[in-house]
Amino acid sequence: MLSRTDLRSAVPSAAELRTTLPRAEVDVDAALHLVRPIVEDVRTRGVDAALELTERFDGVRPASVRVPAEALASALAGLDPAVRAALEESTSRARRVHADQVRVDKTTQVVPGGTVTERWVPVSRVGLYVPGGLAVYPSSVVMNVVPAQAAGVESLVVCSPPQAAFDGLPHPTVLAAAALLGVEEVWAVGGAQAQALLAYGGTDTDGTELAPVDLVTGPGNIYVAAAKRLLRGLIGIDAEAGPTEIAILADETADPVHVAADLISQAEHDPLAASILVTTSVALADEVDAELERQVKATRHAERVTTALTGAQSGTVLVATVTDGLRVVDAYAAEHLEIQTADARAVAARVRNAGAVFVGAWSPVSLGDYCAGSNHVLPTGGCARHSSGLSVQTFLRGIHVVDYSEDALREVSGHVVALAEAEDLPAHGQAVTARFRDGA
Ligand code: HSO
Ligand code: ZN
Repeated sequence: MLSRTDLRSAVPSAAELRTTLPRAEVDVDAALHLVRPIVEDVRTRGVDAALELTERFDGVRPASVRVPAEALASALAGLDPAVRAALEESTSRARRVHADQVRVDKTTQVVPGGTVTERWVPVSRVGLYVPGGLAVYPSSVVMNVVPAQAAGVESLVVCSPPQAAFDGLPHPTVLAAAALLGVEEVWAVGGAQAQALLAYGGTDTDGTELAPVDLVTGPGNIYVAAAKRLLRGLIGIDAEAGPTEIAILADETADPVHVAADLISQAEHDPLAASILVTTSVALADEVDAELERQVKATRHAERVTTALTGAQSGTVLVATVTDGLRVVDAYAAEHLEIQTADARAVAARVRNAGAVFVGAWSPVSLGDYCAGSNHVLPTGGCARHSSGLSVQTFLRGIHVVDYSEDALREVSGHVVALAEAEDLPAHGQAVTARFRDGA
């Protein structure tokens, strides 16, 4: 089922691998011309534009953007107890992990009388986007809200597309998850228009102010990514998320049943999702292919899973050694990387590029999607080479506070003047010497 690339005789350079490995073609630039007028319309006409666009794209027009408090309460009251228990467990595990990410202000005594303090200050107001689309994502409410709350963000708005099947409200499980986490502000708006409304704010149908945010986070489709690209700068963004990806580095010790199930699990998200097997074992590759044929037939979303697995973005890469396999997965920089090899922990420790690494037979990606405690909003499209997933850090800014005494400034003034002269910026030097003009 998976196409094969044979790199057993030689592994190309990392730069070559980046272009030859299977990967979804996601052309965010191509979506910009569609998204630019949407963003502009919301900028100039606010909620009216957002609601018209919602009607056009989601086929429903909510009475207001802001979801009424009663709707949140009743969604929580109607939540299936098993889902509630699972969300609570997911939240408490994620809270434990994210609490450990909280930064502590640190003061460095540079010289006597001269200190620099790095003060960690949360972003004031953030918009957390929870997509609609082919699935419902209450787990993404947890993954966005938990780090923001742990960072101390004061004002949070969860934004999710309204659903015709639910009277123009976001999916009730999304509302219930927001309520469970103590989020009071939820907006029923999705897509590019949601990003624009979050950035510019507006006045709701009943006259209440929808205050603009400073930062948006969370996954979304290509239109959401394009809107984030346009709005970046005016607001902060976490990343331009692309379709989800799983790479599995496996040797002959891996269980083909597990490998196939995990490849299918992420293919289930999206026909554009990528499932990549990198293996030293042709026998395993054959067994995984046979397992995929068997398991795909029995899976509920067989159609989109098949499209994803047979698409150009998915495939098997054969390598001669686990070390070669590591070169391949590092070049690919998967959103999720499973290590299913002998001595998996040691192999995982050698990984340089991945959004998250899942070690050994008992740590599947879907554990991380829901209940490991790790975050599931992760860099896609190779961005794991330079970026991390969502964390407390995403919602913090480190502000340097510089505090020098007169003596400490005098002592270094010659160096400041020398560098200012070297840069032909003499006024910089004079801003220091002006303080010591009286023969000091
Ligand atoms: N695998 C997705 C997250 C998710 N899976 C949500 C299920 N629900 C991207 O990391
Ligand atoms: Zn998933």
